[in-house]
Amino acid sequence: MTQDLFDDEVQSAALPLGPGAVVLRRFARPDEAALQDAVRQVIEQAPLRHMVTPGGFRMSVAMTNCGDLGWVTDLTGYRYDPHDPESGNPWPRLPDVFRRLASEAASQGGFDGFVPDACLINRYEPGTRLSLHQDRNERDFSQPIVSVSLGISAVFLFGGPKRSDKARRVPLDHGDVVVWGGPARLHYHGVLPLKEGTHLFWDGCRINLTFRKAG
Ligand SMILES: O=C(O)CCC(=O)C(=O)O
Repeated sequence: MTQDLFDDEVQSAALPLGPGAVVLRRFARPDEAALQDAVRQVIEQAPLRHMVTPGGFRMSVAMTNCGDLGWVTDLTGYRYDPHDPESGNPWPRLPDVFRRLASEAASQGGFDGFVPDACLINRYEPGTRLSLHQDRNERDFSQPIVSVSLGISAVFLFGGPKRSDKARRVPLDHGDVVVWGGPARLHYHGVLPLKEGTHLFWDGCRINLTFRKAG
């Protein structure tokens, strides 16, 4: 066996983060080209934008959505909306490759039957970060979250049910997928400021796809 093959085997393994949470190393790699096409098509219809928090702060991460519902924030609060507030149009439909990947990853993580209706697309540029938060705008916390990393690497923070719980630092590379649900569904998580990097598919940025069953 060559060292490359050995590395592939090691890195495609699942890394448990605790009960209900796992990193599936390289899980999305076989779909990387289809994912890139699909992300580009969504962004053409619903461009990335910097949303504003209820406190009036502009988010450093640029975001858009696809699916029946899209996560938005503005001065009135956080919510899911069936329409893109910038255009008034419904969000672009969830590409088939997104739906399939999210369902397969959820099953691999121990959550069979996951059918997402929302995908938040986050674009990180060097220096941007996402502070520790819980995902709690969804109706049904029995459904997991599936989070796909593409492009340059990042450090994901995965904490516990309280903001003050110590967060584990988890390096995430292109194609890694994190699944969390069940006892971990409301765990705090975030992303450290992105370091400079290059990537064949995504140049100097990181794209994250977060799939949820929101409605
Ligand atoms: O970019 C990531 O890895 C995490 C994204 C996230 O936490 C979110 O969209 O709520």
